[in-house]
Amino acid sequence: MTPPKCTICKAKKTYFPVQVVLPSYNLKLCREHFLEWLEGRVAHTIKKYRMFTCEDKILVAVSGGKDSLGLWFLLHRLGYEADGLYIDLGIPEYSAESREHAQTLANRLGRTLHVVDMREELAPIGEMRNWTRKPPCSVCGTVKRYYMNRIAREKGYTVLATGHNLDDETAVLWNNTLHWNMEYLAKQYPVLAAQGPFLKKVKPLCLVSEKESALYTIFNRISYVKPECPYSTHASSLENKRFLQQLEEARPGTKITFYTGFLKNLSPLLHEPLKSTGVSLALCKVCGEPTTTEICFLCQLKQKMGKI
Ligand code: Q46
Ligand code: ZN
Ligand code: ZN
Repeated sequence: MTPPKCTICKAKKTYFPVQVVLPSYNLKLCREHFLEWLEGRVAHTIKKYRMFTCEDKILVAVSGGKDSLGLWFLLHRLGYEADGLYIDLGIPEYSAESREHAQTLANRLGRTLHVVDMREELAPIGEMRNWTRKPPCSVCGTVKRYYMNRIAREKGYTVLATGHNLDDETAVLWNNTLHWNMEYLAKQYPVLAAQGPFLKKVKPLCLVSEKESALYTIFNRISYVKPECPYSTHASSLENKRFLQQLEEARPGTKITFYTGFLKNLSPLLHEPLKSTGVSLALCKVCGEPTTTEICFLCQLKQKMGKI
């Protein structure tokens, strides 16, 4: 049997073996054309949602995983000025390995990697449960948002980019729809505009599936942390992802249709009316960062731990 030909090479009468089959788009692509296709797709997403231009200074939040490292590499390939920020959560083995992968890519790209070490700032994420009743992932999310925004602003970056992919976005969308959480649905968008002390936040991989993102990273020989974060097993988003993946396998294209349909049809209707329902923000009396309380969560933790 003749092996399948790349949808693009075939048209050009050249031949490379097919390495990627994308049933959602009815495409079979060789390595070279997959990389070209994916980069073109992300470049289009960046322009379509007006995420940033070549004038911007971009800070990519890197976790050491395939998505964020792949994104950093891709933005560099597209000619954008992008540095990385790694927040070391102090998780035994996992954090050291993730940090090493982030540093390896920074060296390869010749770009700066900013590092915030939670063991120096506060405490390892696993120890914070002694000081707060919030679960580790909730503390982690708050800590990451705080430092991402603060470091980006202090270092003069204009945009914050994260590696959220299509699977992440559809899992959140599914969850928010199941619970009809209108406020969260109104905020779910590939771009969050800058607002006061908050920098603009963008998700350039929002139309790239987890599988596509992994292949991009592997094909570009970018090393990344393979094991999941030890706390991630408790995340309900994993259940949603598994469920959506089953639907995707039965009906290819389900995820992209669900997400782009939302962006096109529902998001514009929700965005304007609910835009103003956000809680009012003040600046933390201790550190000056935006907060909804008099003293921000991080400073409250620092006070409890006797760090300030
Ligand atoms: S890193 Fe942090 Fe995730 Fe680990 S502790 Fe939870 S939120 S699972 S993206
Ligand atoms: Zn090809
Ligand atoms: Zn504070």
